[in-house]
Amino acid sequence: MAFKIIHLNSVDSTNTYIDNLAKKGYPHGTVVVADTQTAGRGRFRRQWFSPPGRNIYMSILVRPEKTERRLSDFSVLPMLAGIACARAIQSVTGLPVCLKWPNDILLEEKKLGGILVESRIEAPGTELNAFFIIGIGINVNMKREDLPEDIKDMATSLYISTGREFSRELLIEEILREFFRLYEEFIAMGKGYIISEWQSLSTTIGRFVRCLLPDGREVAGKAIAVDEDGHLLVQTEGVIEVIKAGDVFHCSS
Ligand code: BT5
Repeated sequence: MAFKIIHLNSVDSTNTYIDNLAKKGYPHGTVVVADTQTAGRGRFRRQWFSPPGRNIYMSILVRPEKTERRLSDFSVLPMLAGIACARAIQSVTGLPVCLKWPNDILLEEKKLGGILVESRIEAPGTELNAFFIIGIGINVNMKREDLPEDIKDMATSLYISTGREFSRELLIEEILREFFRLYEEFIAMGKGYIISEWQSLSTTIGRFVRCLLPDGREVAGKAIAVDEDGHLLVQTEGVIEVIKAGDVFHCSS
């Protein structure tokens, strides 16, 4: 799969930048990589700490063909991106990274990276016009002293964990290769493989978890699986709760 990378020194958010390119008609496979972000964001408009020269901040534009798959299948894109990142980081560094529901990349139980997928869907009549933005942030060569106080204990970088610096270019190349290979498999075979592969790379499944839902509700129980839409199934006393969004905290192994 051919992709085209646009490199920027500084940008507010690579997701916002590529959204504007997509609205101008840029094609599937457009990638934006920035050296720093002044308004990098996570889910629920949280801030993504994006210092210059050290980490990866990138966005990938995915524009499905009209007939390729049902739109609801694309709910696995955050998982697909997570698998691509985990595989790429493992192959470049040899480190045992894993995935946490819904969108975290973890190393030694700390947050090494995060994924923010945004969708733009217009469906006038039967004509489907949709695109997806896959935002990826990975902490590569950032030092512990670079981290702001509020995330010092929960975040890490490849450098913090190993004391070694890694090539961001190589990692980006490998992530993109894995991402588009998986994307083609997903288009050809559907989302089942993505879900089972995500579960095998995830440390969430089988753990006791505490979930904070966007409406403020809290659910605690054992994470038993993700369903075919990528939702987390949590066994609580008596019922299985279907968690569609929110934050998950791992309680024990
Ligand atoms: C995420 O959100 O984890 C998704 C992050 C996606 C960032 C990429 S960078 C390229 C693209 N362009 C963007 O503007 N965004 C994407 P969430 O699960 O909501 O986690 C956000 C929380 O992670 C924050 O509230 C902090 O607690 C923490 N955090 C912020 N910056 C961090 C960092 N650099 N490393 C680890 N944790 C961080």
